[in-house]
Amino acid sequence: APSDRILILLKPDAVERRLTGEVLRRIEAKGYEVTALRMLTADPRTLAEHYSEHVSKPFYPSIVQYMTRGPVIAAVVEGERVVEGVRSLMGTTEPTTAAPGTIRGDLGRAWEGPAMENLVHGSDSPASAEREIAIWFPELAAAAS
Ligand code: YYY
Ligand code: MG
Repeated sequence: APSDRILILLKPDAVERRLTGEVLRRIEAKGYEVTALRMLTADPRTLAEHYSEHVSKPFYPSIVQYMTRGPVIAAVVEGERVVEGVRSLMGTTEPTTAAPGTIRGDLGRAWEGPAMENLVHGSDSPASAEREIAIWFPELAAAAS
């Protein structure tokens, strides 16, 4: 069977804090394969697509400001049950309460600015992963069936 895929984003705080290698290292050390990688500055239209479930929420403007303030690294990562595995490596959303041993729990900082900064995005289901891969890597979108 083709292996599962997830879309991850190393957010601007990860780039600024020189943690992109450490985050990818943890993902690779677990045994997953990085199969596509791209650094870019996100534009608001792309973010609105990516965060379509959050665009109408009160915190959405702070997400846009955070996510566009510097470059991000988008990656496709593959492996057996990689969505569950990477979500587990990432930890829960808010770094303050994310468990030790996780990326957000070990490396994330308490919430000081206008946005919650949590270093990394990972798709929350295989369906979300395919939707998000089509946004960030249109050339890798699964063929419509
Ligand atoms: O999937 P995950 O990143 O763990 O969290 P989501 O609930 O999908 O929220 C996406 C993104 O939005 C989160 O990484 C930070 C931000 N956010 C926020 O700023 N404030 C909240 N109360 C909830 C989420
Ligand atoms: Mg999410």
